[in-house]
Amino acid sequence: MKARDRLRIAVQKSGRLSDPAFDLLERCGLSFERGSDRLFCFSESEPVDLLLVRDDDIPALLAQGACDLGIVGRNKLNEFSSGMIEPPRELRALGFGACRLAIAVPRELDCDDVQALQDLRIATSHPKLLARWLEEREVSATVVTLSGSVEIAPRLGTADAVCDLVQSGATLAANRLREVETVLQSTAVLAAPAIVPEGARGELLALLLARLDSATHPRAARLLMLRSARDCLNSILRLLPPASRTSVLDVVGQPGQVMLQAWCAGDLGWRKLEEIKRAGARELFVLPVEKALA
Ligand code: PRT
Ligand code: ZN
Repeated sequence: MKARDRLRIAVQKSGRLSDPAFDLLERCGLSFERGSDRLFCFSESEPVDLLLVRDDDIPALLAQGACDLGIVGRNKLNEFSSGMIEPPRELRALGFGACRLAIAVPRELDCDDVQALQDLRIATSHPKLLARWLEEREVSATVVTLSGSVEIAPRLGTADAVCDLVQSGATLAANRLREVETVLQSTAVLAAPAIVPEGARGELLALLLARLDSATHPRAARLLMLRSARDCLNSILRLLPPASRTSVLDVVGQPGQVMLQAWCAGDLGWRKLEEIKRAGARELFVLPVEKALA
């Protein structure tokens, strides 16, 4: 296989998104050896390579087509993409790295609505997102671009307010800042170039997305197994979550009994299981689906 037939995925080298990104790829059946000073990791099981970079570089690598996929915060992706004609696409939200890009002001500052931000200097490392948000609300404030340590800008006197990532709110509290507006709800996302690859790489990409979907919804699909009298079967089937994929098997030597196996994507909580049991089911098992080729 030629080198560029291999799929290339950009992942944060070290930081908040690195471990969850590696875990996710592992759950998709890709294993990599992680070296501390390496830029590339090669998968031996599949024709997939990882590029380990700073999160800030991932959107540009996608836009240039140097990588086929990237795992990055929506905040970084949207900041990069703002104003682009063909920006990289967000394919999936990944369920980790949740945070919000929020505007915060010093606690003592009187600021109860958006218009109160008028004429303030707001420090941020997401200047394009902030500028667009202010413009949409017709607020004219000065955007002060900083690459880090945004939260100390008001104390240093270089800004009146901040627009920074917030998770627990502890950093804002420690800096005596009060959150007043949310600019963006962010999460780690899987992103890809605007142009979809063709051929082997395109096929691999589709395969990986399918695996990712089953890996990121482990609870959505479970296997229900039970035994019941054949006469109870219809009542039990009516209780299964809609669109369950069901097989009914004969029990050898017991013509009045059946085994039921159902792939269910809905509620299988204790209450539901009690109902199914009352309808005549015995030996009920709910098993997680680790991998599925439907
Ligand atoms: O070295 P490299 O450039 O790759 O890493 P980085 O330092 O730029 O990024 P990193 O690892 O800090 O964050 C990567 C991504 O994680 C971000 O782009 C977000 O998408 C996501 N994320 C999730 C966060 C947070 N939560 C978060 N809390 N990124 C940063 N923070 C910081 C925030 O900037 C503030 O300083 O944590 C502080 C706030 O946290 P709380 O809990 O005190 O509110
Ligand atoms: Zn960064």
